[in-house]
Amino acid sequence: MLESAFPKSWKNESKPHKFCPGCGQALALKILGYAIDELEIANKMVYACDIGCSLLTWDMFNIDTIQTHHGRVIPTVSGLKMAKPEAITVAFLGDGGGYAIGAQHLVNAAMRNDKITVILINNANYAMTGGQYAPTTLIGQVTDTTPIGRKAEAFGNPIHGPEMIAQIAAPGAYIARTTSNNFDDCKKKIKKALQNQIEGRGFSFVEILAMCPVNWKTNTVDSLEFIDKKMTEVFPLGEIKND
Ligand SMILES: Cc1ncc(C[n+]2csc(CCOP(=O)(O)OP(=O)(O)O)c2C)c(N)n1
Ligand code: SF4
Repeated sequence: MLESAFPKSWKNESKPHKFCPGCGQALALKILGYAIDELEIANKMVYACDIGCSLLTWDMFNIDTIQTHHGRVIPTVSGLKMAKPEAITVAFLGDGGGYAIGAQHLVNAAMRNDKITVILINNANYAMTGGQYAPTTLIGQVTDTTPIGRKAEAFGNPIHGPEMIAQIAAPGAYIARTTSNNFDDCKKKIKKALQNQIEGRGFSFVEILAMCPVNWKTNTVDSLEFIDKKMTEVFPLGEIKND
């Protein structure tokens, strides 16, 4: 029986992960590992990652892991849960995977009230492919494909994923937004999402604002500030659905 989501060698120490230095996804995943351990569910967990920087986690945890095509991690996990309802499942993906190429899967999993947990990283860009604009890119934000800043006239407005999904989700669904800048809040919301699945209440979805210093071309202080001052103004943190 597994006692921890973390490999024994780095349970209490830092592992040299595969993300860029300062990446917010690495923080989010370490927090997920702590949440799994605190809930003592490592032996029941199946973790699944998408394409995008999330694929760098295909061997991160000491638990059964699946890696899928871009945007397809949610239906993969939904299918797994149907075949193996006793498993506790997490689909981990980026904002391109969840709100662009795989948006239909997010919508349909929520409408079916699949009893799975989706954790989506909002870093306001397509990171792995070099920093193109994503559905979450802020108005005015410069990316490789919006060199003069995103304009609503050309690309519409940033998607508010949790708010959109909350409108269609069934009673019992848990939907929240947090940031990996805030360890305690992030862990609390991930644990609530997992608990929702454990109790069989319904679909659970947590969007995590996470820094991407390499594509944002920001230093540590500016990366933290971009989230805490600019992103949270557009994407307010909180529990969007918890009934
Ligand atoms: C079907 C398909 N189309 C396009 C790609 C190229 N691709 C790989 S990663 C990626 C963007 C990933 O962005 P996101 O999902 O936001 O994750 P991030 O890298 O930001 O964590 C794209 C377009 C692909 N791998 N598969
Ligand atoms: S490109 Fe951005 S999101 Fe991807 S690993 Fe590097 S810092 Fe993290």
